Amino acid sequence: PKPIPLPKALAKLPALSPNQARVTRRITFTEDMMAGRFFINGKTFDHRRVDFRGRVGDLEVWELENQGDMDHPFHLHTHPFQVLSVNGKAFPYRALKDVVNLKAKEVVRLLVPLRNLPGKTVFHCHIVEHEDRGMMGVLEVS
Ligand SMILES: [Cu+2]
Repeated sequence: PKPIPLPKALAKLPALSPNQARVTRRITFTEDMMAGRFFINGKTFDHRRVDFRGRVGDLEVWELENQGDMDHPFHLHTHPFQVLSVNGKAFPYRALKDVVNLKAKEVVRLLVPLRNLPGKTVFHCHIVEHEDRGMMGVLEVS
């Protein structure tokens, strides 16, 4: 097969502004190392619970705060996001991502444009031991 040439330029991404956001969510990440449990907003995962409800087409700001002592690579399914800032410092480039690492005590702000894909999806720490021990939540978009 003939190799497909690489594009000359990357696709242009629209500049999103936090001023257009309809919802701001604060999301904390904590650990209980003695119990071996990992929490998002003080809760462990429950697939019957909906943690956040969003609306198709809305732009949301997600403020992630890692209050723990370990890194937690945050992963959101279905709705790629742009990183706005890390510890108040503007992120150096515009890109659509589905994972961003949260270092210990770091605060990362995201812009999350909710796609026209209604239904439930999950967000979680991408370290599987943390995820399996509770660090996951449910987002439902309608
Ligand atoms: Cu983690």
